[in-house]
Amino acid sequence: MNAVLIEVKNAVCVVTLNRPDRLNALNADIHAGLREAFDKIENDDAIRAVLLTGAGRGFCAGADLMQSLAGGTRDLGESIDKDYNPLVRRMRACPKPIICAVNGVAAGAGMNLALAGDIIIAAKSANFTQAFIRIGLIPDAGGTYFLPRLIGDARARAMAMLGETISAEQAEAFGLVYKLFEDANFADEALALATALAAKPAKALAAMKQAFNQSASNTLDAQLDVERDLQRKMGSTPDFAEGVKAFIEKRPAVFTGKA
Ligand code: T3D
Repeated sequence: MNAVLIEVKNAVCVVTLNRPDRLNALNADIHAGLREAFDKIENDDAIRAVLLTGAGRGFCAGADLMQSLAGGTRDLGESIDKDYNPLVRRMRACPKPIICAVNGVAAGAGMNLALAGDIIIAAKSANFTQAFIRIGLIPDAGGTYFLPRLIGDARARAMAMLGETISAEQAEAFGLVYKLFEDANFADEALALATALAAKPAKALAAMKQAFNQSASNTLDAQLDVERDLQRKMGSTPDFAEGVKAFIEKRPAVFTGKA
């Protein structure tokens, strides 16, 4: 059984973490599967959006405590350097938008994997926990970076230090999740959202990601320059010409994503 399923539907690459009996805990097979998925996503022009989700009742329970973390103390920096940090960097640098569809529990690095995407949606029964403190660790996979920026420093510290579980409703109220959907419709709604995203101007989405990534550490002055430079590039794309033409002609635009 593949630990990660990769399927392209409607220009969306659906990446499914597939170890449902372990709540999709991250082991070497999942990391290898994710590397393969991102190789495809980065190199296949037919893919215009990514939907990352989990099989079964979990999204992802973080590092596999039975395999990867069993056996006592060791140099955790090694696996973070080899697997987690490259994955988070890749998700952020990916020019295609990533929707993380949290279908169930998202714990530890599993939660932080979701934060590394661009848009987080969740099923109403999903929940989120920074489980690290329960086993004597700190949030990794970008947790100490993304979490305070998304929900504020006070809430981020409390979630990390207490290790409590928050519901999908609470995550939405905190601003962590963009939208919640009923469990029964979740997979369909997630694919519909990703399909809509895949039909949008690809160059603008890629530039937008770049701008948001840079904004986290830029001054307003520097960010205004980033926006000017990227918008200058957008102004010469066929999708910009099509968008304006379609508006004037009062018809839906058809974006090709071409340069
Ligand atoms: O080098 C490095 O790798 C460092 C990186 C570290 C990153 C991290 O993510 S550290 C944090 C690791 N994750 C955790 O500590 C979470 C552990 N899991 C839990 O606390 C709970 O399972 C959950 C809160 C996620 C869900 O609870 P619940 O009650 O819904 O389910 P459950 O019954 O605990 O789990 C169901 C099964 O999945 C169960 O197996 P069983 O008893 O049916 O055979 C459980 O053992 C298994 N499972 C859940 N989480 C993990 C796991 N198996 C391996 N690793 C897991 N993380």
